[in-house]
Amino acid sequence: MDEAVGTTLSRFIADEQMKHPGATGEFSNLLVELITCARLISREVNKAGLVEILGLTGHRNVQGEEVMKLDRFANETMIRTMSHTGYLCMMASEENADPIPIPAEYPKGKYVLCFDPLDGSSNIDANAPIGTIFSVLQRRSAGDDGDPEDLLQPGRDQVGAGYFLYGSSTLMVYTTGSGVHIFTLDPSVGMFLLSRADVRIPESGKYYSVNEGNTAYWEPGVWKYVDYLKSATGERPPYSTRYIGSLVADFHRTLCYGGIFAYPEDHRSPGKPKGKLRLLYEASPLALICEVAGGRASTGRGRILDVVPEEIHQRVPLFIGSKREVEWAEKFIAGEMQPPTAGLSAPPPP
Ligand code: AHM
Ligand code: MG
Repeated sequence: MDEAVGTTLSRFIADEQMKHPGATGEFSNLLVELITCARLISREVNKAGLVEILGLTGHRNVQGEEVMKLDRFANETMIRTMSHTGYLCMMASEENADPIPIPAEYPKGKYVLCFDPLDGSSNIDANAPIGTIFSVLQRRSAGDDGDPEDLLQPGRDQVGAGYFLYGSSTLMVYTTGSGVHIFTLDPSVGMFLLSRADVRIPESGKYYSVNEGNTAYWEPGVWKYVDYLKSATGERPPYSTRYIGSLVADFHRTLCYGGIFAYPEDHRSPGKPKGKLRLLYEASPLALICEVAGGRASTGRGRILDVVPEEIHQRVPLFIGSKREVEWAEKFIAGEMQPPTAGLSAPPPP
């Protein structure tokens, strides 16, 4: 076992910071504040299942306080905690239509934060894994208060990105561009401990993860690609499918085991195909993690990290995971790769 395993997250962050002599420590402190948020959200996620058993769902808990919906709780926790750190000048959340300024009374900092406070929230009632995704960028505008334009930077300019996964245990996965590291929350001491440093995604895997209920909305290259994965070739058996419908959880499995997660474009609106997942706080941070871990993240036609956002809730198609499977997806979409003709299912009607 790696002797660093079990190192606390704060010690690991401090050691990493020492490797960068010019670092001010502000980014490390920002991570510590994000960890505080995650511990609070994780506690509420763990309690959520009990609320029903204990009969507390009538909008009031045992202390007579309102029981807040988890996604609202997560969003408010992030905004409240991160607003007064002094490290940020602007935020964007999946739950807020507009950019979130830092209130005038709080000090401002040089970073901007984009986040999805509770990704996969449609899975909450089924106790399936959900998560918080974050992306950190440096302010570009001159003034202290930041500008909404500061949020609209391509993913390649992220200074750090990560996610917390509230599953059978609570994990934190993050990168600052040199290595992807996984920490697990030890609930008995309330601390995140290193479980894997410098994670590498396998070059290829045996799982594909996509909502196949949407097949009829895909462009031909995508359904040909998925059919290809499902077919047995001389070199490999068919791929297996895994799909939770919770991006953080589906991505985390893909990071660990390899293969691909995809949310392709919906081609029902001719000339305006759109993905479902959001660039700033879903696709970009996971793309940075995936690339640093040795994988690939693509819109199907280009690198996710090179997409220049035009608005904060912009959606993109996403193909992310092992290099081999993502490259195949790009080739199928470009028409450079075709499935073998025998044994494949018929295309869906136009
Ligand atoms: P949301 O932001 O409305 O929660 O949607 C994001 C989620 C992702 O977590 C997941 O990958 C995807 O939506 C699943 O979508 P679908 O149910 O269409 O398969
Ligand atoms: Mg989401």
